[in-house]
Amino acid sequence: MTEDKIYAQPKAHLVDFEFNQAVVNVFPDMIRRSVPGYGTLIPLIGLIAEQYAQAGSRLYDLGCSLGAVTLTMHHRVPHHDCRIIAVDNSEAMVERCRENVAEDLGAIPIDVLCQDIRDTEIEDASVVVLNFTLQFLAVDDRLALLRKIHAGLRPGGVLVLSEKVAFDDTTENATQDALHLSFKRANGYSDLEISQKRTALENVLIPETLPQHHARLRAAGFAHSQTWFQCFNFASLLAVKA
Ligand code: GEK
Repeated sequence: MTEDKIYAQPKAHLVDFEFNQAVVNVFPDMIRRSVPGYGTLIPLIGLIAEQYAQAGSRLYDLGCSLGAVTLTMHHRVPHHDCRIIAVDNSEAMVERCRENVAEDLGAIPIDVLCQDIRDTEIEDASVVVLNFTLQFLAVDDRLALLRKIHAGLRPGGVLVLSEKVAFDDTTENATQDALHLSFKRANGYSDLEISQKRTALENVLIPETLPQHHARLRAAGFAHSQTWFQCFNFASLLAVKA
């Protein structure tokens, strides 16, 4: 695994974070060292997909990056007549994801699309996963995407939504933020790397609170949603279409 050194040296001009080739090259290392719980979450999403996948349906991995969720679903889904659709709007990510998918042995067909997920048609779906992707969309675009997902799910289908979250309670927010900081330090990131990355993500990754996410899921048509996973300020929600 190539080590993430993108922010190791001082940068004269910090530009907004982009999912470019340099990020693709270090992405597995970057996400494992930056997102607490990521390594646990991926196989658990495989179990959720196994439980909720319906025969003959589609499974979507929206903001697939290098295909971690796609591959875990590929291994877990018990119906061979399903289809997995992995979507990302970074060409560099999609190119590497296609290589990863081509090397993977599994029975279910996988389409990897280079597309903005706001333009993706969601049809006949039983599982839709947004694993740390919604946070990169403008806040005003989030409800329309969730409504489209709800409309494209079969009854009994599931949406898994994982996000970096903020907290209304200032003490809780500060505690979780400090714990995330120590997680990154413990994983070898220097204070310079942490602060430069934070600045680069400031206008790009907009976290919201868990109550905001649950309220939006309700507004999108999901009568019930629950938080099934949380590790510091990273959480995953599950919403089933009635
Ligand atoms: C994983 N799910 O490994 N349309 C399509 N893709 C987008 C959009 C958009 N509008 N905005 C951002 N992306 C993955 C991790 S990473 C999370 C997801 C992170 C893509 C973007 O190109 C990137 O690949 C991904 O969403 C977010 O489980 O890096 O923190």
